[in-house]
Order: sequence, then structure tokens, then C-alpha cells
Amino acid sequence: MLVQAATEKETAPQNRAPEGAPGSVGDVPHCGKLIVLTAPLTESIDHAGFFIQMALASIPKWLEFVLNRKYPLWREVERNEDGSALYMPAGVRVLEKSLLREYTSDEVVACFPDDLDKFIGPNTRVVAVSTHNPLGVTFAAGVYTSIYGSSKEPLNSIYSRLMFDKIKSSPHRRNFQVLVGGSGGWQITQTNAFEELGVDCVAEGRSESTDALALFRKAIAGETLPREIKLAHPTSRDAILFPDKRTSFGVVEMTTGCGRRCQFCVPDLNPQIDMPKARIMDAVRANVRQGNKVISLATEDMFIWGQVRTDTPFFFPNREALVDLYTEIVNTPGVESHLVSHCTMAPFVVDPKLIQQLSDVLLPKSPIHLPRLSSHPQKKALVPLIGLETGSVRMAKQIMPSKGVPFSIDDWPSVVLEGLRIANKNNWFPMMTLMIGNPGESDQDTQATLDLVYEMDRRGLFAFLVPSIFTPLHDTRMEHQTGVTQTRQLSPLQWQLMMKCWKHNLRPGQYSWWGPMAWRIGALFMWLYRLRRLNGPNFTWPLMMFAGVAPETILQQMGKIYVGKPLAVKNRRDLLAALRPNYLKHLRADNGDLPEEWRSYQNGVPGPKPMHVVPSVPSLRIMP
Ligand code: B12
Ligand code: SF4
Repeated sequence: MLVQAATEKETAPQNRAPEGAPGSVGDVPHCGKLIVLTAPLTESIDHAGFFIQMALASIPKWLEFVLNRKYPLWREVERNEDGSALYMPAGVRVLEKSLLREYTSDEVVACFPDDLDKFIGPNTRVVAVSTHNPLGVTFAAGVYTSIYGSSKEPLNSIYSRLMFDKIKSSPHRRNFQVLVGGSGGWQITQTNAFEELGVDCVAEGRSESTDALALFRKAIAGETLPREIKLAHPTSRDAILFPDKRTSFGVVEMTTGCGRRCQFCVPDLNPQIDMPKARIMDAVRANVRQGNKVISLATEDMFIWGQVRTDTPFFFPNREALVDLYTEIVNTPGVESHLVSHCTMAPFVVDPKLIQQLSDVLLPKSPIHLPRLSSHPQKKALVPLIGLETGSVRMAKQIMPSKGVPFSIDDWPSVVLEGLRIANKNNWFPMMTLMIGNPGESDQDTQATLDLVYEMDRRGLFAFLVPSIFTPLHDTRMEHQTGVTQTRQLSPLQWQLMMKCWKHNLRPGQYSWWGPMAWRIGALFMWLYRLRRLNGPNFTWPLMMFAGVAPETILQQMGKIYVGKPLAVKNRRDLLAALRPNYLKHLRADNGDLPEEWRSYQNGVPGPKPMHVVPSVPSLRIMP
């Protein structure tokens, strides 16, 4: 029966492995598991922090030696006794949990790409791949490989292809179907890489859905699958599944969706949901039980948690709930470190006390040390990912009109600078992404962003600025728009913005005499050797500025670069004073800077300022 199953795809219509035909490699060697789950190695590794994965997504093959030198063990992963993966990206773990509602643990396995041969056998009917960024065509990933290399492929893509080749060349390939899901599946659809990678179906959406289970049933039955399928996103908190197995970097979902509605954003298309604290904590404990020492909550904006579908707009953070959640996480026995993931800038301005209290809780468990920047006794720092995207109000209005709510997008540069001031004061040094070459971007827009970056420098503020070229992401409100598509198309100003960001990023390293010098000489050498041909003439002067061949003012006088002009910036008090009256009641008195009208709006009733006011606190809600 097993031999038959191995040779005749059409004779395996069962939903499960046939009776008495164990799918476990432990029971019958080479039999294979019915469903094998995997993810590219570069997306599964669980050490050295988030940054290694981001680097793997952004650098070309020929620069792999840099990573190898810094992290010689980065390819080493840990396995369970049966050879399955000890950790996997959260997406694989949720899919696994979803499948275990219908299949037994003998029928489903999650393994690293190197171990696929151990688990794929004659009984295998589905190999399901979860991927974040398989072909490197997303923002910030493609751009750096095209700046530095002849190939446009980041390492992540190279390792993904190795994994797909392995699946494709399996001797059992004709018995199983290859399903791909996860946030990067669209890259395969958009580049029509089905044949090349040997993929039968790309599923977009969540694995909790009944459609997902139906898809697996179909695949196991050997039925032809659609090339592309959409899977529904749960609309309630209870419908979200939480894995009870270890995830890479201890990723546990905190929220889905966002609510700020940026036009280019994928996750914002999902419903805004904040997960129940009890279930987050179960997943945290499960991770620790299985040896994870690091936890990270997956979210688009950590500050909306605890304020979704309450009487208060989500952009006024629920301070008590957040501090309570993070306190419990970092105090969970076994949690040695915690990494913050994504958030937005406006909450720093809205509630600086929240930032201060979170710093008290989170800094001691942060694995990130920035000795030149941090005022923490152990030089610890928090590095959340925040989208800055543009300093041009005109452009921001087009692509992200609600990015800074409750503040008007007209005040976006001030929100960024004031938020960053509060962040830095509390030892938060965000990694901020910028998009260059947005559709319709003019030189004035690029100059406005340069003004903002120069103003950061002038004010001694620091964020790691990560510029990328605009990438129209699938299904977003901007998917049919094109901006700059290749680095050679970048204008001198756009190149200058790119290089100015990296020059700014070198600032913490400028304290040693040799650091910046080595970097700059290296940059000049690279330009001579390779980059001037690759990136064209518009790259030359921005690179000279980066390398510091002459002071920027001289380069400006020579007409080679643009030096940002000083910005008139609103401080927190001015920003609050410009808020819509109906938002005032959500401000917290202990942060200070309150506008005159605040007290009269405390009860939601606009009116004259009362003579005698009893201090009141806005309604608070702590998550159950
Ligand atoms: C945590 C995180 C990271 C972490 C850890 C990643 C990891 N390997 O675990 C770090 C910081 C390292 C990271 C890095 C990057 N990230 Co990231 N990351 C996230 C984040 C916040 C959460 C991901 C997560 O675990 N979610 C929870 C799980 C449960 O969701 P999921 O993976 O989507 O899985 C669900 C479904 O997709 C589906 N599913 C998953 N797999 C499969 C498989 C099958 C067969 C099926 C049917 C269904 C299915 O079911 C799951 C739930 O039911 C997301 C945003 C988000 N909210 O998704 C961004 C996000 C995925 N990242 C993104 C990007 C761009 C990157 C980088 C390229 C950034 C960069 N330039 O460096 C790198 C790439 C790293 C790499 N190795 O390739 C983008 C992806 C955009 C895209 N693909 O087009 C996102 C969406 C952020 C954004 N705002 O746009 N990231
Ligand atoms: S703030 Fe970030 S997550 Fe939210 S919609 Fe904008 S880009 Fe998306």
C-alpha cells in the first residue's frame, strides 16, 4: 500500500495517512510524514537578534563573508530528538497548530530545510512552506543588494531557492503538492515563479481559516489546487490560534492590523485585533519551557494593544495595560531578554510617561547595548522599528495621511522630531525606515526629507535610518503604482538622501578616530572598484559626501549636494494645542504641556473653562 502511494499520486485521495500506515519517521523509516512544514533557513534562525535576519534579507551573496565572520555559527540550528525543528517562525507554528486540529502529531512535522529528506517520504502529500521574503523583492531588501552587487538577490532569496530546489528534486515529488503561505507568498505570484520554484499553490491569508484546512484536504486528496487562493483572516480575538511550541526569536502575536491606513501597507489590510493577555502569556511560557530565553511580541504598533475597540481611540495608548503586560512578560521566569518590534511615533508625543515607564520595565531585559548613545547604567537601549517614510508633508498627505494621528499630518516633521526627542531621552533609539522614489516624488519632497534628517543631526537626535526604494506591495492601496525601480534611476538628491541616512547612522561610531575613517576609505575603495559603474554618475557626489572628501558646506558651494535647511519645529505643547478639541479629553495630566482648553473638554463637553476644577484622570482600561 505504501509503495503504491509512492508511485501513484492519484491513488492517495485520503484525508489522512491510510490506516495502519504510520506517517511517523520514528515508526517506519523513510515512510515520511503526511504533511511536512518548513521555512527558509534564513527566516528560521533564532540567535544573534533580529538584525541578522534583516541583514540576510538585504545583502548579496558576495558579502556573506561579513556575516560569517561576525556570526560564524549563524547556520547552526537546534533540533528536537526526532530531528524536527526546535524553533520555527511564528507563521509555521500557527499553521502547525491549525493543522493539528484535524491531523495527528504523527502526521505533521515542522523541520529545517536541511532535514527535509528525513521527513519527506512516500507518505508525504503536502510540503507547506511559510515564507516572509522568499525572493527579496520587498522594500529595503532588494535595494541594498542592487547597490552593492551585480545580483539583485539578497542572501535570503538564495537560501530560499536552495530550499525550493531541495523540495523540487525530492524523489517523492510527484506524490505531494507544494503549498506556500506567509507574508512573502505574493512575491512568487507576482514574479510568476511557480514553475521555477516548483510551487503548486500560493495561499494568502491566515492558516486558522476553514479554507486553509479545506486546502490541505484537497492537496492530500491529490486534487488539483488553484494557483492562488485567499484565506480569510479571523475577525475576532478568540479565533486567533497561539502556538504552544517554540518560535524563532520567541515571536508571539500581540496585535494584527494597525488602523493608521497608510496606502503602501500590507498588515494594515488585516482587521485590528489585540490578543488577550492570558493567551499571550501562555505562548510566552510555552516558549520558555522549550528553552527560549528571548521573547518578542509581533505587532505593527505595540501601542494599540489594550486600546482596540474601546471607548478611547486606539492612538491614545492604554498606559496601564501596556506596562502591566510587558512587566509580566519580562518577569516571567526564564525570560532573559525581550526585543521590542514595531511601533509608531505619535504615541511618544502623546504619552511620554508611558515611554518612561516602559523603559523602566524593558531596558533591563534588552539585549541591545549602545554604549555611545545610552544613558542607562549598563548602556542598554531599545530599538523598535518605526516607519518615518518621508519628511515631505505633501508626500505624507498622499501616502500616509493618518500616520501621525491624533496629530495632523501637516505636523509630521514635528511629530517625528519631538517623538524622537522623547524616545532618545528614555534610551529608545528606533530603527526608522524611509521610502525613496515614491510615485510622483519631486526634488522638493526629497529636499524636505533631507531637511528632516539634517534637523535630527542639528538637534543631536539619533535613530538608525534605513532608506529603501519604494516597492509597491501586493494588495496594498498602492499596488499598481510605480516609483523608482532601479538604483540607477535615483536622482542625485535621492542618492544624497540615501547616503546622508547612512552617514547619520555612523554617528555613534564617530567616537573612535579610526571607525569612520575606515568606513569612508572603504566606501571610496568600493566606489572605485565597483559602485561607480553599478550605480551611475548620480551616485558619485553623494558618495563623496558620505566619505567626507570635503566638508558638506564646500560641496554645497560647489553645487554638488543640498544641505538641509533648519526647520521650524513645534514642541509638544504646540502639538497638543493644535489637537482637535474632541481629542483633548484623552490627554493625561501627568504628562504636562496641557492646552488651556483641556479641563473643559475632560467630560467631553466643550465649554468655558470651569472656575474650580477637580483633577480627573481619563478613563482607563486594563486588559483582562
Ligand atoms: C516579527 C517580524 C520580523 C522579525 C522576525 C521574523 C521571523 N523570521 O520570525 C524580523 C525583525 C527578523 C523581521 C525581518 C524582516 N521583515 Co518582518 N515582520 C515581522 C512581523 C512584525 C511579524 C511576523 C510574524 O511572526 N507574524 C505572526 C505570524 C503568525 O504571522 P504570519 O507569519 O503572517 O503567518 C500567518 C499567515 O501568513 C499564514 N501562514 C504563514 N505561513 C503559511 C504557510 C502556509 C502554507 C499557509 C497556508 C499559511 C501560512 O498563517 C499564519 C497565521 O495563521 C511582520 C508583520 C506582521 N504582523 O506579520 C513583519 C513583516 C512580515 N516583515 C516584513 C519585512 C519586509 C521584513 C524584512 C524584509 C525587513 C528588512 N528589510 O530587513 C526582514 C526579512 C527577514 C527575512 N529573514 O527574510 C514585512 C513583509 C512584507 C512582504 N513580505 O511583502 C512585514 C509584513 C512587515 C510590514 N509592515 O510590511 N520581521
Ligand atoms: S503605521 Fe505602519 S503598520 Fe500602520 S498602516 Fe502605517 S505602515 Fe502600516
